[in-house]
Amino acid sequence: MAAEGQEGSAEVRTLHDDLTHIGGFSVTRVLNEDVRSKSIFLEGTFEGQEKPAVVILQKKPFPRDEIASYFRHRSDVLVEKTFVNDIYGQYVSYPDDICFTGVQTTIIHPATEKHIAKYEVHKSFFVEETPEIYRDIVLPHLQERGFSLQWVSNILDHTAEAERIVFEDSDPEKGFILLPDLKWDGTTLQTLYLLVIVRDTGIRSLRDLRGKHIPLLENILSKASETISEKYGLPRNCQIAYFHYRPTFEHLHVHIKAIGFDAPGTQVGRAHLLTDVITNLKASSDYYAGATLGYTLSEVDSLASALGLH
Ligand code: M7G
Repeated sequence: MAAEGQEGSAEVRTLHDDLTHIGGFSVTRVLNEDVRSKSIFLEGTFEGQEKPAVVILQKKPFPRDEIASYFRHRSDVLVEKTFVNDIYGQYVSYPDDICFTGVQTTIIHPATEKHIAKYEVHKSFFVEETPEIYRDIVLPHLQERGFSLQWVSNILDHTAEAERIVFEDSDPEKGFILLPDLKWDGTTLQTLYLLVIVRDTGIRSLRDLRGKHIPLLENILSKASETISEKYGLPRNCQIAYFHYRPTFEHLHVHIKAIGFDAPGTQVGRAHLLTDVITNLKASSDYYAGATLGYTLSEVDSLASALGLH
């Protein structure tokens, strides 16, 4: 059977059959870039081709086994000094050994609109949510357009994922359920990622937390971490527990992950440490009622329109 998009491929030569250099690629648009992974995602066209292509360039990681040779031929690696401050010096070097200069290049051609949309970054806005903005715009919007919480109710009343529950405290105020997050395979310790769902259905998010919830939060901190430590052998000081603000789902939950795991949603402005939240509430019972909370919103989020961000 012919592969998708390759019908009659015996006859039809594709761009990939003849490509020996990428000099004939004209960039129409930068779809996205990721400085951390040193990648850039481009839309454009190849010379002689009508249909667009997506090209992804990514600097290759340093080859660990070859790294000693980077320093072996002193004259090969030119070094330019950027600055020196006390014992700290920054330089840029330009190795000419292909071992250290490769750029991994992914070409999708012909690229459909879906491919292009998949790699396209959506513009984001930084929101400083005051208590007034929350009360007048965010809360009414979420009450009308928030995500369904059916899956949360199913977990709380044991109609779904009951066999996955790792720990349960059924106290109506301090109680919670601890279970693996949807995103975790349940076994790989390096990517350990669990979810605590509180039993109290009246707390939407971090914004609703008050001093009276400290016993609930301390209960989670001690019992959930202890259970994780016993069941998975991951000590408490190798776990991190935090809230998202804003969360996607408006029923209070805590994320707990292995410290080294770069889980989605741990970026600055989204993750709020459980221990910091307890400290803030101890200092002021109404800390989160009066705080201005900052977060980013994608332009495709309907809340962005409600807040007039465009
Ligand atoms: P969030 O901060 O509200 O949203 O976290 P986020 O997805 O933008 O981080 C909700 C968390 O619940 C996420 O980590 C999800 O992976 C997890 N989750 C979502 N659903 C629908 C389920 C589910 O059905 N079961 C379990 N176990 N976890 C879920």
